[in-house]
Amino acid sequence: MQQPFIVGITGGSASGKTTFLRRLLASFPEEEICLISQDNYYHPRETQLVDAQGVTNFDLPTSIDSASYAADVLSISQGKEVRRPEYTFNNPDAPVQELVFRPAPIVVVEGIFVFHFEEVARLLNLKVFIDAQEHVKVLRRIVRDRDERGYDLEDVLYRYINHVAPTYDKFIKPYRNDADIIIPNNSRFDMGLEVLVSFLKSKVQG
Ligand code: UZR
Ligand code: MG
Repeated sequence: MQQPFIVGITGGSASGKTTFLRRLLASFPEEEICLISQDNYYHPRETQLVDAQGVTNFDLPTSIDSASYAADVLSISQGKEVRRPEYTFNNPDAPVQELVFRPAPIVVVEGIFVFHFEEVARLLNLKVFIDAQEHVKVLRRIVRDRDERGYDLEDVLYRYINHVAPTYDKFIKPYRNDADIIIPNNSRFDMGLEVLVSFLKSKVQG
């Protein structure tokens, strides 16, 4: 197999990374692309840092097992299959599935810290930053956290102000300068997606 092409995709929380990725993955046959998301590398909930108000902070680089993440990205870039239990977010009772990441010509590495984790960042061939205005991300986050992660409004706003926003300023936004391409996603990303897809197709075929 040819050396896989590794695409890193980052952006602030609720910038639309997951939605963008779903569309990106759907643009390729299953065997041509594989996704390895930082979401599955959270340390166990009970070991996460708790802030002065007693609220767990999941938004620090130390919240993630970056060593395992980097090791798995490396394995997959070397053509090895990777297995990993799925992270079930705020639903500890959900049955844990084992995820299988199969090597493919295109490997997508996604998460809020993929540019910050030096040992992950250095494996990336292309760096994509998904960018959304602050108010857009706040609104998306309110809806997402209610529908998918079971937080009430007060909790969402507290975490946004105290955990999410400071992390964006410190560990995400500075790396916008390292991106090869920045795709704005305030209301749509269709053209940005199309440009990326045709570039990646040229890499797979070429
Ligand atoms: P994205 N997160 C959870 O809500 N629960 C967890 O168990 C682990 C993480 C959130 C985390 C972060 N913050 O802002 C977000 N909180 O997932 C990152 N609270 O994911 O990039 O998809 O927004
Ligand atoms: Mg996401």
